[in-house]
Amino acid sequence: MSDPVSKIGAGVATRRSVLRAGLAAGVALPAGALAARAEGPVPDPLITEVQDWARYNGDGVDAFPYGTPIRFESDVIRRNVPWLTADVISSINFTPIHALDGTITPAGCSFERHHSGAIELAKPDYRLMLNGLVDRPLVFTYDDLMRFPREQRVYFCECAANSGMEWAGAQLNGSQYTHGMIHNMEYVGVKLSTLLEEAGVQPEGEWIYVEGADASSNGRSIPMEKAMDDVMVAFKANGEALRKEHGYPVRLVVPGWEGNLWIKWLRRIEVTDVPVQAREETSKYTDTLADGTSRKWTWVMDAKSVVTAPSPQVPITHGPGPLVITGLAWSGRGAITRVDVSIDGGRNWREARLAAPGQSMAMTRFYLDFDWDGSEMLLQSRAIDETGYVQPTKDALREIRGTNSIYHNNGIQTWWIKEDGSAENVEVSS
Ligand SMILES: Nc1nc2c(c(=O)[nH]1)N[C@H]1C(S)=C(S)[C@@H](COP(=O)(O)O)O[C@H]1N2
Ligand SMILES: [Mo]
Repeated sequence: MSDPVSKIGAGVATRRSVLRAGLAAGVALPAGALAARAEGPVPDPLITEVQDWARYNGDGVDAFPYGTPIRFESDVIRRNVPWLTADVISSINFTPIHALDGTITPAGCSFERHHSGAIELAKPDYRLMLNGLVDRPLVFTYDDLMRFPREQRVYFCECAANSGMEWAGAQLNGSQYTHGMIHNMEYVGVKLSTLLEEAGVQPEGEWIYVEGADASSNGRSIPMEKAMDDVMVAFKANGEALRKEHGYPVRLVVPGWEGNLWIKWLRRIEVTDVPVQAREETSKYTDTLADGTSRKWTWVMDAKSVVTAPSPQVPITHGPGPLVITGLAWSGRGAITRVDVSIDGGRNWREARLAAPGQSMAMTRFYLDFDWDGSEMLLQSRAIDETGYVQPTKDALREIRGTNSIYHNNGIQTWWIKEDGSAENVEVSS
């Protein structure tokens, strides 16, 4: 293969030679320079010369019986923030939302949160017990679950601590870290109501207590009304078996509600009259308010959005001209109906384009096809859901919740996009 630089020649650096150098190095041109391309053929070896991938055969069909992403995508991975938690057994990592597009999160890079590590539980060893205030206590094997009518739904799962490090001020530089405790998958499973009806819930049964088979068990109480509504006992995600770290072989899916309730390696469901936490312990997942008091039972994830690109991990590399601004929006109260984008820190807003109509309690992708003039921007997005709820500013949230909270931070995120295209996590007052 020829050396692209030698083709340009060592002559005077004309406008065209600079452009050719840009092209040869794979650098995109500013919009105004596009016309220069028409002046004459540019000797780009990637077009003019036969490349190795066209000269030799590729891998045979048996090379990778289960495929993984090509090596050039090796930085699209979950990442941990080591100082956040004491060890990786009771820890969390973050989905690389900055590098994804569309809405479905690939399982292999979907964030994981566990309190006592990801366990290995085989299908033949799997049992789900349903007891408490029921007419017929039942134990299901995995095969038993396969015989109930199934449903298929896409839902986001967001840890209540997502963006929790940002309460006191802008802290982590990248949407992966500020907003990556979330994934959005297509689940297949059995409706929990189907199993509860099989067991026969007694009239006093107002709550369920759910726990996992891991050492932490992550026991949580959920009101019967939600349990009977849309909660799923899921065994497939994105078409395939759940990954070990997401609860193989069976997890609970609690649409729109905080990730903590989505019990993995689901082992037992007890129908109770009062929430079990009320008898045993106070819930860890409470929100501290500005006046020092706490709020509890805040399960629903309010509408939220973030610009995933450009963002600190995805700087603009192409200079002024056409720029695709994109991001994600979601709401635990229903479908996203609108997303607005601001480039001036929330003073003016323009409506973004939803890639597809919002689906209830699932992620929505938005785009703003923008002509960037190269000046700095304070880039924000604001989600609106079908209830009319508008994503609040961080200042508005702090007025009610103070700065000592960890959970449920759905405030508007700001990226400061600089003239050189780099981006930084900042806050603007509102
Ligand atoms: N059995 C069990 N279920 C669990 C947990 C756990 O530690 N053990 N962690 C919970 C928390 S806090 C969250 S945010 C979600 C995360 O789900 P994921 O690992 O699929 O991202 O699982 C929940 N379910
Ligand atoms: Mo969580």
